[in-house]
Formats: sequence, structure tokens, C-alpha cells
Amino acid sequence: SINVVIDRKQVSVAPGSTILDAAQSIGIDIPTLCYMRLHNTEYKCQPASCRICVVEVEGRRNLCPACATPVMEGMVIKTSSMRVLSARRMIVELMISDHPNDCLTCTKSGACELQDLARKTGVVDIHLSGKSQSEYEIRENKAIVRDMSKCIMCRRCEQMCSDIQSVHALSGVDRGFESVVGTAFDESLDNTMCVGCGQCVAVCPVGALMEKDDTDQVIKALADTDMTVVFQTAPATRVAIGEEFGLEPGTDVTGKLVTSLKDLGADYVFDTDFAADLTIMEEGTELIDRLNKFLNGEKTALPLLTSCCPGWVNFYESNYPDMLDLPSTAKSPQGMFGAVAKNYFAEKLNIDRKKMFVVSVMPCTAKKIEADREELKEDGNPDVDVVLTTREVARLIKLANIDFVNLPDGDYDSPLGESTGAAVIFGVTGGVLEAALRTVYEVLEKKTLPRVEFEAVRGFDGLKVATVTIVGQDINVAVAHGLSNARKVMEEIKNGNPRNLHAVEVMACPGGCIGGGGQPYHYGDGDILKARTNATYQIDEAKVIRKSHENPAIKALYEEYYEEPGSEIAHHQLHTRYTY
Ligand code: HC0
Ligand code: SF4
Repeated sequence: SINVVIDRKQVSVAPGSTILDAAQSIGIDIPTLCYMRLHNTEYKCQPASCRICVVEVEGRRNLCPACATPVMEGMVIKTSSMRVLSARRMIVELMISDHPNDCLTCTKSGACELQDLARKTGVVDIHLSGKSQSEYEIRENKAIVRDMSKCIMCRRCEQMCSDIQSVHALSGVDRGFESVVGTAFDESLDNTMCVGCGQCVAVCPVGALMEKDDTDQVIKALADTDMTVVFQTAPATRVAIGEEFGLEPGTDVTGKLVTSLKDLGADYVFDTDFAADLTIMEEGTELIDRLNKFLNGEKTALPLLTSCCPGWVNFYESNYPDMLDLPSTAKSPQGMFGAVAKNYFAEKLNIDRKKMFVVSVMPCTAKKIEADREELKEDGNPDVDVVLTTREVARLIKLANIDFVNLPDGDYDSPLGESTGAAVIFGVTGGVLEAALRTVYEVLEKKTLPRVEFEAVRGFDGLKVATVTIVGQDINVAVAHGLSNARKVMEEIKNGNPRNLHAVEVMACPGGCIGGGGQPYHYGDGDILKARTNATYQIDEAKVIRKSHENPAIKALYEEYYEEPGSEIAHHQLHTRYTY
């Protein structure tokens, strides 16, 4: 190992470590901006372009960027000398001199890293004036708002979009003072390969990339006494929203979330998890049909691709238009919930679907685009009216002055609130496939699983492959998260499917929905994602019923309304189609 001294403290680190690694290992905080470490992967973004992490190394004339300078034996480093401080101040001043002064009304205020740096470096006055600020039009689509006047060119979004997602919708454009991260030919995101996953939003340190704020529409609906407002909460939101109120990452606040939505004025609070169980019934049946055909030597489309993540759906629609027979036709749980609410439940309440307002609480920006798909509307009336990200819901709860942390636990309403352990794990990478396997195994084997957990599809490896033996047949499955991993599997399948895969789960966001683009900011911190993942598996473990096909409310729904999985009415309401 290599021994160095940082701020009078001795530290030994592995060769190849940077000064930043060494400092972090002993809890010394060096500010960073363009640097980004991701999700327990080896992936590091360290362009060393912002220079905010500069430190003083004894014997060297120039200050060194801590994120990109390797340690050397005997180095003596000062991380906060006055020389360092004035260099950092200069950088922050430069950035602020070309940044709008709307902190009072900026949605990012309070979570903005530039604001934080200004405070940390004690910048109170901007000496650099004379040059007018570069201004850009605010561009937005259904999911993402881009205000490039606020871009500080850290390029973290570009790294996410290109390296992690392999989407390449965003890149550095223009030079010098004018340079920002934008789209090719300044096109709207809708005219690029953007899938709406919001991973760019998740890592933007300032307010340049934000989710489209739809809280206003929900406030209006809640204030309208004629409207029946129905909420659904996605699996991954319950283990993350607590962070917005100062709770530890991985705190399960399911009950508080329900109560807070009731306090906001919801008429019904239901669970997307219920619809996740329903998805397993429909998608599982589809998988069983395709497997049976395959076993009988008939022609069928394999592997079946999961279709619940709209970032992934957008990705395969635009990148693999000639393989649209592979994805399951099952709508996502959000989509199924909307259909059940606006058909079955509206009929039950005897109200016009236009008098029902369905709000999804989602970890996801792409869900906003999904809800706007024509296939998820009836006569122009959407099954889901508005999608709010976890962050937006937290904002709403704060606006309503609700003391979230001290709320009592509430219960979901019946009948669309009951769910199993299989449903909640949808929120983590591997969970959809694990849930499907729990059901497919028992249906095909006609016996109880000896162990419900399928460990082989758990964990943070970018691509997980496993083989499960069902009725004497090896079923090969793969799980990818992060779209660059998805691209690898898709290229493989395109080139003859050498692993003979039968089912593939893809979630666009690293970690799955718990790492979604609409979740409380985690900036790639793997520990936060792990905590949310562990909490999710704990919720599953604590459930009495852990298999979708055993959900009594789902069984009742089929008996009362949908007849059986794959029935005509189920096809009409719970399935969809894909287009290029
Ligand atoms: Fe997910 Fe979902 S698990 S995509 O990540 O499948 O957004 O949480 O709601 O729809 O259930 C997101 C999360 C969901 C859906 C579910 C699936
Ligand atoms: Fe949305 Fe989840 Fe897909 Fe990310 S992984 S795009 S949060 S559905």
C-alpha cells in the first residue's frame, strides 16, 4: 500500500488510488462537481474538468485535481489551505457569473450542489462581471425540463446518457462561454433517442435538468370536490420517499405514505403493487404459453422480454423495431392499474371515468411519457391522469405542511390495495423476473416452491444470467439493468441468442426503479441504492403471501371481472402493443 499524509492525518491506500479516494477513506470531505462514482460499479466519471476538487501537494508548483491525481508514496497533501480555498472560490464565482440568479424560485434550491459550494467556499459576491450571461430557451417534453442557462458543463448527464445508458441523446455542444450539454441540432428530446429514464436528471448537480413538475394539476384535482381522486403508489417509492424528510435511506414508510396521501385529500389510496401481481398473472401466462409452444416444437417468440419499464420500452421500440414480437404484450403495472381503476373500479362506484382522476406516485420520469401513450387512453381520456415522481410527491407533502415523519401508518384501501411480496420486489433489478418465476414454477410444476427466493437474479451485476429447471426443462433467464447492459443482451439475441435465453428482464435505471430518475437524489451513491434494495427484500420477507397467484384480491378480480388471465376482456384492457 501507499502511505500519504492528508491534512496531518496518515493514511495507507491501495496503489492506483486517487487523492480523493484516500481522503474519502478517512472521512475528509473534498468538494467535487464533475466527478461521479456510480452504484458500486467500477465506473467512475472523472473528467477533472471542473477543478473544484483541487488540493495542494507539497513540492508541486500547481494545485492538483484530487479526483484524477494518483497518490504517491510520501505525498503530503493539504485539502483546505487558503491557496486551495481561493482557487475554489474563483471557480465557483466563474460558474455563478454565468448562471441565472433565480435561486429563490428554482425547484432545485436546497438540493443544488452549486448553491452548496457557494456556501462552503464562502462566496458572497461575484466580482467577475461585464460579460453577459448566456441564455437559452427552456425546452421540455412530457418528462424532462432542460434549462441550459443553468448548465455548468460538468457533463455528468452526458456520461449517464452515453456510457451507462448507451442512448447518446445528450452531449457537449458549442465552445467556450456558450458551451452547454444539449441535443444534436438543438432538437427537442422527443426527436432524439431519449427514452425518458431521467438518469440525466438524477445526476444533474444544478437545476439544468429537472423532472417536469405536474404537482399543479394534482392540486387542482384534489381541490375539485366533483372529482374522485385515486392514487397508486409504485413499489420503489415506499423505501425512498422518507429520505426527503430526513429519514435514513432504506426506511420503509409505506404506511406514512398512505396517510400523507389521504391527508392531501385523496379519495382512495391504492397500490401499484396490486397491479404488479396482476401483471405477473398476465405476463406469466404469456410466458407459460410461449414456453409450452417451444416445448412442443412450435414456433414462438423467445426470449420473452419484460415490458413494465417505459424507459426500456422506448429503448427497444426505437433501437430494435424489427424485434417487437419479443416483449410481453402485458401493460406495465402502472398501465394495468389505470385500466382497472377507470373501468372496473369506476363501474363499481358507478361514476363516469372522466370524473375519476388517477394519480401515480412513481420513482420514474419515463412513466409520465408512458401515461401519455394513446394505447393507455380511451376516447382521449387517459387511464392515468398524472404521474408524479417521488420528489414531486414529497414537495406536495411539504407544501401541505404535513409532518410526514410523525404520521401514523395508514392502510391501503380495498380492493386494489392488497399485494404480495412478489409485487414489491418489482422495484429492484431482478425482481420482476423473480416474481414471475415464483408463479410460473408453481403453475407448471403444480407444486409448492421449496424456496421462494431466486438469489441468482439478485444483486447489482449489470447482467445476471441463470438457469432454472422447471418440469425437467432448463429455462435460461437474464436480467439487465442500465441500458448499456440491455443493449449487450439485445445484440446477443439479435445474433442468434447463443445462450438460448427464454426470458429477459430489463430495467432502464441502474439498480432498477429504486434508482429511478424521479427518486430522492442519490447521485450514484451505491450505499443508498443498497439500503433501498435491502428494505425492499425485507418488505417481501415480512409478507405472509409472497406469490402473485395467491393474492386473494387478484383471484377475486378475475372471478368478478377479468375471467382468467389472457381472456378477451383482459387482453382488451390489460395488454398493449408496440410501435416504432
Ligand atoms: Fe417501477 Fe413498476 S416496478 S416499473 O420500476 O413493473 O416506475 O417502483 O411502479 O409500472 O409495479 C416504476 C417502481 C413501478 C410499474 C411496478 C413494474
Ligand atoms: Fe422508470 Fe424504473 Fe424504468 Fe427507471 S427502471 S425508467 S424508474 S420504470
